[in-house]
Amino acid sequence: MSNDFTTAMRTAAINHSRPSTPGAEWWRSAVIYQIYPRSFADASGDGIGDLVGITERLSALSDLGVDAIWLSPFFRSPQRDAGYDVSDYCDVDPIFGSLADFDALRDRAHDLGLRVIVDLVPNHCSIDHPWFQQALAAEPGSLERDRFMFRDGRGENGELPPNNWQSIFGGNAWTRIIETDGTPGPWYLHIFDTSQPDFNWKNPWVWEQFRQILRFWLNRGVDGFRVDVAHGLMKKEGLPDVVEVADAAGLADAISAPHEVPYWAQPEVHEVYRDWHRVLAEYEGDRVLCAEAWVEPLAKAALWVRPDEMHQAFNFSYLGTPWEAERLRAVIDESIDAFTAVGAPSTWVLSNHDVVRHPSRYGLDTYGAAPASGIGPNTVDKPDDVLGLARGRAATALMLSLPGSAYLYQGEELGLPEVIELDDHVREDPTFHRTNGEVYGRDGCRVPIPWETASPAFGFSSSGDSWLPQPADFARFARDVQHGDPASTLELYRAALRLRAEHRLGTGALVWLEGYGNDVVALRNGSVTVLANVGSLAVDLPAGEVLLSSTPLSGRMLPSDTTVWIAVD
Ligand code: TEU
Repeated sequence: MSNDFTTAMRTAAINHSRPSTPGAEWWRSAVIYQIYPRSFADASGDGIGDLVGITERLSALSDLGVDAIWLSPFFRSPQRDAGYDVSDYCDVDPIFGSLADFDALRDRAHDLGLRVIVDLVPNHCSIDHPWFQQALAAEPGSLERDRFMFRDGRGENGELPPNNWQSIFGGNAWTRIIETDGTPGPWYLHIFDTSQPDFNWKNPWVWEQFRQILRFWLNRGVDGFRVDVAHGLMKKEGLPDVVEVADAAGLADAISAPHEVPYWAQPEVHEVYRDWHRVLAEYEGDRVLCAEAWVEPLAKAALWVRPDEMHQAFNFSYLGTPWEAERLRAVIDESIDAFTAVGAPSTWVLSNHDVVRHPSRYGLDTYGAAPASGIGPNTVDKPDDVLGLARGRAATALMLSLPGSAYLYQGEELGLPEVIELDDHVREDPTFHRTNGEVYGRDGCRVPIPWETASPAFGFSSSGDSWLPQPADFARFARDVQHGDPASTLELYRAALRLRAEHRLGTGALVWLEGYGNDVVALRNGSVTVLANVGSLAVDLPAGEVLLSSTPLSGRMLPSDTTVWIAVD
């Protein structure tokens, strides 16, 4: 089937919003590409990416072969957490453009056959949001204050925070306010930065606001939402102390901590998603909710995608799995079992805007360092870039062969590594500042991506500006030098996505294969045999046409750190 024809079919499907067919929804097998708007393409020349820039570059993504885009927040925001601190959920921040620019982006995406998912941030807003400003101006005990988590402090004069909760970004999770008459008042909860006050989801008013926000974007034609911190909205009654506080770098610790964390995964949160499920069901077409719920084990994360809740949940267990055959087989089995048990597809993900880019993670000696804590100039364990890229490409080729839906993060199709050499003064992640530089945080995976090797800012911005400086060696990762080079990472991704669609791997079923040794992850998905050699020794390749190989092959051997796809006779 020609590309043009496929595109035309997809566009027709989107424009006519066919009614959903249970079990055949597009998102069950989709490859969804995350755009981080600040760092994708800057049309205005101010050094920060924008919506017009995205629209101008969108054809590169349909050319890549993805099914949908997810846009990280572009809403009004003072940008203290790169847009995850929203001050108006129903408007575009001027640094990114306007609502008209969003409409143009959506139309262009749909014309190209790409669905559009936007980011929804319901756990907290910005302190600049009028709702929080109204709460500050209102009396203690007022309706306005009840929209957030205000509590009196402990100690004789309320000078101690209400409990021992720590911010995920480091430091205390509470900030004390000064009342309008100048006296110290209660404290408000912020699981993230001081600038991100948590909503009180026990208040029905908050539920109604978010229904309206969902409808605003659904009416504007979005195909779904990625839901930020989907495990955090409800807090345990009484806000009890955390028994053992995760350290400041403890994103991974907090997920896997054996104790119960009173601000994550409270059972009441599921009622919120049942409510949203009903809102989405008011609309034609297959609209999707994807949970960013850092919850383990996977059987627990699957609770977010029961049939009357969300549709997808990020598979962070997969993202956190080291390059070890036994662990990979185990997490793949666990994922398929957990999600199948609730009738949902598994998802797969290796990179996003919160974690060290996966080629760099796989190049570390001590893989397993919290992937969100970042790598910087003083990090002792620095990645081996060559080894990391080989493993990164092999890991992607394995991931894209699996049934279910896969998420890609912008720049991974170029094989971009984490940027390590960033000066302290250019770093913007609140994690870095709240831990006094102890945790580097996430700036290294957010550097604007290279498009053209010989253009200013490698084509990111016509003015040559870039909000985080791009390293000189981004020149060799630029899209234009990779395009058409069969050995490039870009062409590997394009080929994998084309073959994945042709062989319908996303809707397939996995069968494990024996006989390739312990270090080879060996599976069959429909008409394709997939072998990922995770060990250090080359192994014999079986007969059959090699459809894809993550490194060039010589003879009938499968080198280490390589994944191949072979046609089943
Ligand atoms: O991330 C949530 C987040 O930071 C998780 O990694 C969290 O630390 C985990 O639940 C710990 O168990 C989202 C966004 O992706 C991120 O960019 C934002 O900074 C954050 O929310 C706050 O909105």
